[in-house]
Amino acid sequence: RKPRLDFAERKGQAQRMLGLMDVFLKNDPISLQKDILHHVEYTVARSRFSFDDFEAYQALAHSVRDRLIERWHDTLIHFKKEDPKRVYFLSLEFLMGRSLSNIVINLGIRDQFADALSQLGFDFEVLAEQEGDACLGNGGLARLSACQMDSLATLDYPAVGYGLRYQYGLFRQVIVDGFQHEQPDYWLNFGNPWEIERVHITYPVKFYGTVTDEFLNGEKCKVWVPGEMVEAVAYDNPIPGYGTRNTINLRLWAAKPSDQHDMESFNTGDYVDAVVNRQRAESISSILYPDDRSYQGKELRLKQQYFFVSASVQDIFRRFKDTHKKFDEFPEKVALQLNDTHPSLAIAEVMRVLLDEEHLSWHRAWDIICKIFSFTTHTVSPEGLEKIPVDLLGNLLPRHLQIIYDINFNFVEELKKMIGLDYDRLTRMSIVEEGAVKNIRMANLSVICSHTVNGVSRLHSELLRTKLFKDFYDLWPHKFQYKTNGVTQRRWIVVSNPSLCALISKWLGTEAWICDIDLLIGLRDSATNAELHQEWKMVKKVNKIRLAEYIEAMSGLKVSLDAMFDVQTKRIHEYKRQLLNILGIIHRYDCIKNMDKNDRKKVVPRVCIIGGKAAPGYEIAKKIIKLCHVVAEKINNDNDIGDLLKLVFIPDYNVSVAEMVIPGADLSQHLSTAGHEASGTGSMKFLMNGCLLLATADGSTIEMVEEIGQDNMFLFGAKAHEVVALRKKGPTLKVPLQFSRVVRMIRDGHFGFEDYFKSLCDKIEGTSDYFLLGADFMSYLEAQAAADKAFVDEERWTKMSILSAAGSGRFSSDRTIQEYAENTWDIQPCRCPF
Ligand code: NBX
Repeated sequence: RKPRLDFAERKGQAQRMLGLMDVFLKNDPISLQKDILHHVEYTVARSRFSFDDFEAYQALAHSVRDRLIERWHDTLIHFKKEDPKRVYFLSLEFLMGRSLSNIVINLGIRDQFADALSQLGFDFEVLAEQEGDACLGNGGLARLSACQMDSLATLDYPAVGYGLRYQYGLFRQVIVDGFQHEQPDYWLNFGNPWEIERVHITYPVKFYGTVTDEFLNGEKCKVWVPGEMVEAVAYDNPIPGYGTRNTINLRLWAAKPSDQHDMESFNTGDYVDAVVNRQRAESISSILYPDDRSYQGKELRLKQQYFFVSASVQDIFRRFKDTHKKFDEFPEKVALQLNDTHPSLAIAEVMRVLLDEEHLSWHRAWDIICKIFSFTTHTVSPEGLEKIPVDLLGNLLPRHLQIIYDINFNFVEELKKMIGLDYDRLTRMSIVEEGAVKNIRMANLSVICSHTVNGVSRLHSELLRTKLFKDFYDLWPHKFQYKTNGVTQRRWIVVSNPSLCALISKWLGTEAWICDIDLLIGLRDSATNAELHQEWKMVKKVNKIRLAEYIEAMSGLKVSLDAMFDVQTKRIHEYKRQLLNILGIIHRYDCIKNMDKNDRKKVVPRVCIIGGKAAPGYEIAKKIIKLCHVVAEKINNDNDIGDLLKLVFIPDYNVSVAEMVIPGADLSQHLSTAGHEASGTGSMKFLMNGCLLLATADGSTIEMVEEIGQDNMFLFGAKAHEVVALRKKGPTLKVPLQFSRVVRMIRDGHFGFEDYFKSLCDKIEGTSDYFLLGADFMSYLEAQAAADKAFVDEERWTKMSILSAAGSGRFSSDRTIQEYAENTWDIQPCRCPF
C-alpha cells in the first residue's frame, strides 16, 4: 500500500480538507437528530419514516461512534507526537458489557442525545436496553480489565489494551427445570457498532514446525521454520475517558486464514477441501473458554494464548520501531502488563523476537525482558496456577520451549549460587515441573521474568509472600507489591444508578467525585441528616421497584418491596459458598415454619436473590444451582410463609443484569472461606451503591472494614489464619445441630431429588467439609440475625448504608490504576489538548 501522508506532507491538501471538514461534529439537538436519521437511512439502511427501537439504537450507536472516533483519532495522534512510555495491558478476557450509556456519559453528551431522541419520539433508556452485552470474559478478572481500561482512559494514561475478539462470548445460561443449560453467545450476530475493523492491520502468526541452527554473518542462530500460519486482524475498540478528550484503544485480534497458509494443498489437493481447511484458522479466536479456574492442557487454548500474544508483540515492536532505532530504549517506552499468567508466553515471544529477529545477544535481550514485564496474579490456590504440558508446548511452539528452557537453565544456575544445592527448593522454583507429565509452570516463568509481582488485595499479597510464592519472596522481596482492586464508579454508579448519582452530586455540591472518588467521603458529614435519609431511601426504593419488576417479568414471582433484598451474585463455586447461603435460607424457612403467630410478626421479611454461572463441567456447582431451584420452589409455593421469605435465582447473570441488581440490593453476601478469594470486586460495586455487606474477612473485605468500620457491616466466620487449624481438627470438629438438621432435610428429600443431592451433602459433612460450612454456620446465622436487627431500625440501616457508600472511595479502579502507573509501570499521564 502507498504510505499514508502525514500532516506535514499534505500541506496543499490540508487546506482543502480543513475546508471540507472544519469542525467536529456538533452536539446541538438538530445536529444530533440529523445525524441519527442519516444513520437510519444510510448505515442501517432503513427508511427514516419507518424504523423500530432496535434500528433506532443502531443509528444512535453510530452517531455516538462518530463522535467517539474523533476523540480517539486525536488521542492516537497526540500519543504519537508525544511518544510517551506506554503500558500495554495484555489480557485474554475483557468483560465490557454494554457500551452505549457508558460512552455517552464519558463523552458528556448523554443528556443532549436523550433530548434529541425524545424529540424524535424515542426514549434513550429504552434504546440503550436494545444493546447486547459483550461477554468476552468469565468473571472478576475480566470485569476488572474492563474497569481498568475505563480508569486508564480517564486518568489520561497512554495505554493500549490487547485481547482476543472471540466470536462466541461466555455461554448464555438458561435454566430448564432448575438445571443449568449452556447456549452459545454468538454476540456479533446483530453487528457491533463499537469496533472498527482494521483490515490492513494484520500480522502473521506461526505455529508448529521445527527449529534449525544456521549461520548468519558467522554467528550461529536459530531459525524457526513454522508448519502453519494464520493471520491476526485488528479490531479496535475505542475506550473514552470521563472529563477528558483522551480515548484509548482496546485492540482485539481475530484469526483469519493466511494467504501463505498451506498453499501447497491448493496445488496438489482438492480445492474444496483446501478452502475448508483454511477456514479452520478462524477457530482460534472463535470461543472463550468458560472455565474460570481449571487448566485442561488443551491445544486450542494454548493456540489462543500464543495467537494474541504474538500479534500484540508484533504490533508493539512495529510501533516502537516507527520512531526508535536502539533497543536499549525499549524499556523507556514499553511496559508490558500480564493479566494473570494467560498472556505469559509474551515473555518467550519478546525474547525470541529480540534474539532471532533483531539479533541481540542473550545478555542484552534478557536485560530488556527484566525491565519491561510486570505480572498480576488473581489466584490464591496452588491448583489455580496454570501449567502447560511440555509436549504440547514443544509441538506447537518449538522455539519458545527452547527459550523457556534456556531461561530456566540460567535461573537455576544463578539460584544454586545463591541458595546452594537445596534440591527441594530448586525443584519447587524451577519453571519446569518434572513428573509423569512434564509441565511448564507459567506462574514461575512470570515471577522470574517480571520486575514486579502484584497481588490484588493486601491479604492476597500476604498469602503470595508466605505461601504460593514464598520461595520467590525469600529470594526477591523487592519484587512483591499489591494493588488492591477497584471498580469504576462511572459504570457502577453513574451509568447503573442515575438516581443515586444525582443524589450524591446534590449533597456533595459537585460532580467532581465522578473522577475524584475520594470526595465521596464528604457524605459522612450528612450521615444522620433526616433529609438525606429521606432522599436516600427514596433512591433505594426506585431501584428496588426496578429489580422487583424484573423478577416478576422473569419468573412471575411478585416480591414485597418492604422485604430486605438480600443478594448473592457471582460465579458459582464451592469456595464462594452459595451453599452456605442456601442452607441458611432452609434454616430460616424451618424456623418460620416452627414459629407461632406472635413470633412470626417479628420476622424480617426477605427476598433472597442468588445468581451466577457454573462452569459447564463443574458438576457440584451445577448441583448447587439445582438445589437453589428446588428450595425456591418449596418456599415460594408455601402459602403459610407468604412474603416472609422468598428465594429467586436470577438466570444468566452478566454485566447488564448486575447493573440492575446491584442498585436494588439492601444486603449483599460475600461468603468465601477466608483465604480463598484473592480480592472480590462484586462487593465494591455493592458498597458504592449503599448496600450493606455480610461477609467473611477475606480478600479486599478486610480493607473495607478499615474504611467503613466493623459496625457498619456484618462480618462472620473463621479468619484466614484460623482456617488451616480448623481443617486440621477435621473429624473432631463439632458441627452445630442446626447445620446437621438442614443437611438432613435435603438428604431426607424434603425438597425432592435426594439421590441427586447426595454427593453435595457428602461434600459438606464430616471430614470432607473442606470449605468449612459446618464450622462457620453458627457465626453465619448470628451475622444474619444482626442484619435483621439492623434492618428493622430504619434510621440505623440508612445511616449504615450512607456510610458504606461514603467509605467506598478506596475501591475505585482510579486509585488502583494510579498506583500501578506510579509504582509498577512508571508511566505519566499524557493528556490530549482541546
Ligand atoms: O479475579 C478473580 C478472583 O477470583 C477474584 O477474587 C478477584 O477479585 C478477581 C479480580 O482480581 N479471578 C478470576 O476471575 N479468574 C478468572 O476469571 C479466570 C479465568 C480463566 C482462567 C482462570 C481464571 N483460566
